[in-house]
Amino acid sequence: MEDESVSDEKGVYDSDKIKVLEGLSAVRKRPSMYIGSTDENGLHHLVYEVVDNSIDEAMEGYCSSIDVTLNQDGSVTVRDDGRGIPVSIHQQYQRSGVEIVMTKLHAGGKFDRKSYTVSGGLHGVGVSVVNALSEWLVVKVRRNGKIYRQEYRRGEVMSELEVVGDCDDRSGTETTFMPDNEIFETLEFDYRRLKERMRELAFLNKDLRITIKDESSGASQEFHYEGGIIEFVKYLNREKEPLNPHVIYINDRMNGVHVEVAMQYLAHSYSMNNVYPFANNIHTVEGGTHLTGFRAGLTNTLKKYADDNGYGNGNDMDLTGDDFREGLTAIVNIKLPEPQFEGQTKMKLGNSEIRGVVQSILSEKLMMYLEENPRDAERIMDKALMAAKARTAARKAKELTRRKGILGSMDLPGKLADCSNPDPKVSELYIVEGDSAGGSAKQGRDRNFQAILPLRGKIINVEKARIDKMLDNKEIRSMISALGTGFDEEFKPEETRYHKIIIMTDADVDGAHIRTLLFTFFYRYMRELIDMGYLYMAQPPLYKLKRGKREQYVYNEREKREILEEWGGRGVNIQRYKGLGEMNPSELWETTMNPENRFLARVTIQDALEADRLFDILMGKEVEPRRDFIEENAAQADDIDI
Ligand code: 0RA
Repeated sequence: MEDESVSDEKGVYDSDKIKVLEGLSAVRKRPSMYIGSTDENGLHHLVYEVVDNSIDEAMEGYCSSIDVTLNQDGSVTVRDDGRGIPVSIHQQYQRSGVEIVMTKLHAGGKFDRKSYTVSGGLHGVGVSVVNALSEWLVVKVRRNGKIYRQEYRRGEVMSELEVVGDCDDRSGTETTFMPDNEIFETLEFDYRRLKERMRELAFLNKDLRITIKDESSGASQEFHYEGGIIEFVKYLNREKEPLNPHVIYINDRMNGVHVEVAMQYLAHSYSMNNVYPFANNIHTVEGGTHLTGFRAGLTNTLKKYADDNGYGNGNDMDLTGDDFREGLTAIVNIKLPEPQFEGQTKMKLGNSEIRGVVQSILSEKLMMYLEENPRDAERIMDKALMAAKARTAARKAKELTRRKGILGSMDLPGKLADCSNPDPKVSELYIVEGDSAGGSAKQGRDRNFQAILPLRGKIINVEKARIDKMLDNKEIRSMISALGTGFDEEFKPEETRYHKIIIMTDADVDGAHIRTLLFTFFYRYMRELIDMGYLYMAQPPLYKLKRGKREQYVYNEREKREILEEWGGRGVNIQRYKGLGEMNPSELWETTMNPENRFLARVTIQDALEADRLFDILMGKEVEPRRDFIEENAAQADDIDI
């Protein structure tokens, strides 16, 4: 059978389907309107945007493989085996489909494709936006047994679409773009970050194969998960003991909406924040109607099952939604025709009809599952009852702690070297790993506005501990009282005593652990401080390079290479800083704390979320994945500074 869609001789239909709205100059004038920002987040959006187009092709069933390559010269190539962008001439515009897709801005990616294309939010703005924000872009399309090519500069056509060769009957699209240094603050891609997103996309789109390769470091990875989100949940729960052996899986459609849920309880986790909602492949970190539908369906069904089967009787326990979510890991993956993304970061699903759809599918299928698997159901019920008991105990413990005033801000921790300026707007709190670095920081700081809190050793793993246990931990208590925000129900982010909270850890594996722990703590318990942009990471230098009288601190491997090249290489003394403690107070001030010279990286929800996920790899008891992680990252010293 002939596939009509790749035979342009057959008709003029396909390019005509592409609807066009406005030109690209607007994109270069106000890039942030289209990609959110021009920092590294915006930069990475470029890749996501191009990949999204290939994913759309996969969601329609035409594409099975996507390859992402970070090229040596800093450009990125995304290749897919979809139908290829139409090459025929659009009647109205007298331009090829390729040129229209690449040069005209279209709202919401209305490619006239039938399925669940992403629209709204930061994704789905169209590849033309990537073209507009690239110094150059080359697109190659395989269609009709020919290879077509066109080149652009800053969104403008540089060459006509031309046939540059023949190919077999395999179609596809290949886009290579060089982000424009006139637009972006940084041009450096983070392999690890892109890799995690590709892994996520492979989980969310079962059967799709995605590869990613970094030509500079040689690192590469292939993701292909036949089990889709079932494997996603297993991946999130790896190294931990599940309550039930199998992952509960629900997959159904209603009113044109595709709902897929995978869930599994852990035996020894008390966390309630492990439900990850996705809509059209976007991780809706702010939640939305699919998440509320999931929660409502989960609570109603489990409560009904508890009532009908005599659980909770006689011990006047009132089971709440929280009790049913404790220790639950779940992926809620929905695909819908016209998503509305709302919220501060456009990562909240707004479509009101979705709540009921998810709730009713979940209720029906989950009840079926419980009835068919009474042993699993019993374990879930017992776990929820335990959670209810612990909740009561924890509340009592908290009341006690509160009465002792441990969390009150009047009670500053002894180890804190506070600053003299009482104005939070200009005050900075450095949370420093280890007493010796803490000592250097105290001596090196500007005591007017910089406060130092040294942390000894590791803070407690907040995911594995309930609130009462966590409050027993001295390091956690010092942090809470130094911040002055209170905690939990009394958490008042606006009362923070510092508008810059700076995590300063060593550039080694232990430092990465502690940073991950702290990120996780803030993410889970003080998230508003991250949202308000108050959390930062200090960036100590990795090396000091010295030749004769010249001295230079460098902060990453690339910078080191560049300076060595500039200085001609020979006779350079390279001092590597492994720990903050190796720097004397004045060096620490000069390189890491002095606002004039220092680099501070603001921690975003995305960073914290990634830390939260990395958590298990770093903290887990098992040696294997941790070693893999360290080896993998040691191979690309630019990606993570360990
Ligand atoms: C418009 C229409 C069709 C496919 C595409 C665009 C398309 C775009 C991209 C971007 C990256 N990969 C892509 N693959 C396809 C439908 C074409 C048809 O009907 O044959």
